[in-house]
Amino acid sequence: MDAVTSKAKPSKGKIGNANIEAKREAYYARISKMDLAPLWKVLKDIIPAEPKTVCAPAIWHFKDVKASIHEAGGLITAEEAQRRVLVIENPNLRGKSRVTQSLYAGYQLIMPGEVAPPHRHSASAIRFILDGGGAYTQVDGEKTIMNSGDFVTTPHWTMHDHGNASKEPMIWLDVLDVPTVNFFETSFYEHFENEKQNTRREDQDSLARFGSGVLPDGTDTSLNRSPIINYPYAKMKPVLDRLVKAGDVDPRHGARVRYANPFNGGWVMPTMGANLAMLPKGFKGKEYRSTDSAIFVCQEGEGTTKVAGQTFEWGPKDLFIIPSWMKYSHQAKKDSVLFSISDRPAQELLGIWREQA
Ligand code: 1HN
Repeated sequence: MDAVTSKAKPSKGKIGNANIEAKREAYYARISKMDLAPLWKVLKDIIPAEPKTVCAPAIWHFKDVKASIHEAGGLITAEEAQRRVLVIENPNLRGKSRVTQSLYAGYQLIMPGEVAPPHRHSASAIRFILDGGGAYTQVDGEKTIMNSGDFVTTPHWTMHDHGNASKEPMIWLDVLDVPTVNFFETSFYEHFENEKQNTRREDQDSLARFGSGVLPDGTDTSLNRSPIINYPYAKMKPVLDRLVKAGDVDPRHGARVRYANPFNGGWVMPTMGANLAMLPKGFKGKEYRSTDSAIFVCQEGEGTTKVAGQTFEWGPKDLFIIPSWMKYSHQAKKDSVLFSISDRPAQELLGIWREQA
């Protein structure tokens, strides 16, 4: 037993012992029975010198998937499905219900007259509205009507339901921190029998109260997420236009804003952070990379993004993934608006987020 460890004399940092490989293998087999394993066999894999993503860069063109999303409307009701969603699965992570290692994404369809009943869960959600308009989401009693390009938040453990009182089907992108919550094995879920919550506050109430530069007396500003549940595109786009007009265009990201928590200027949620950027026509972005794998959606315009030797051509509502630490650059053929979301806030809170300009 101790032939390997105690008697052998190290030479140049190595054990000079005949048949050492065979002895090691026998030793690994013995310790394996005690659920033990040698670190030295895996050290390089578990501590790579720089991020090695398992996630693939990938693009989904909206024109290719839209008909299949609508088809689900004839196969299952929102009521039966609870949420009628096609999960967007990273090609390298099939079957794992995720688009990056930490984030879930899906296309949700809600038909005219349908209701998706109230529930709440530990996972936080955001919606980015892709197609159609006029359906609502209700979050803890505040109802908000959603239109193309709106950014809607459903923070962890808030009760939420959706309904479509409009005359057209609506499709939006859901992004949730489900893989993160499940990584920690901390998921709770509650379903409510009532078809709808009681509405206590009307459209844009939280934006008016908390996003106007004033705060109502008695506001608890220690909340670790934004109190605003809808950041309407109609209010965000003019901010981007102002930045472009003033020349505040970052060479990598374009004229970009962060969806902010008005209490502290931070991200909207601790686990997910989102941006909206205008790339002026002719924009040729400098190469960039960061450790957060990101989901991008083109809200309007047309352009390309180069990543890992590939060129993604995107137009309105196309969605693409840039994995951790892969270099990428954006080019715009028209004035273009890109939405993006990633787990950057969680990485920042852990002190492990990095970027390379
Ligand atoms: C969820 O609650 C919604 O409320 C959508 O619309 C997608 C995916 C996984 C877990 C919960 C929604 C979801 C989800």
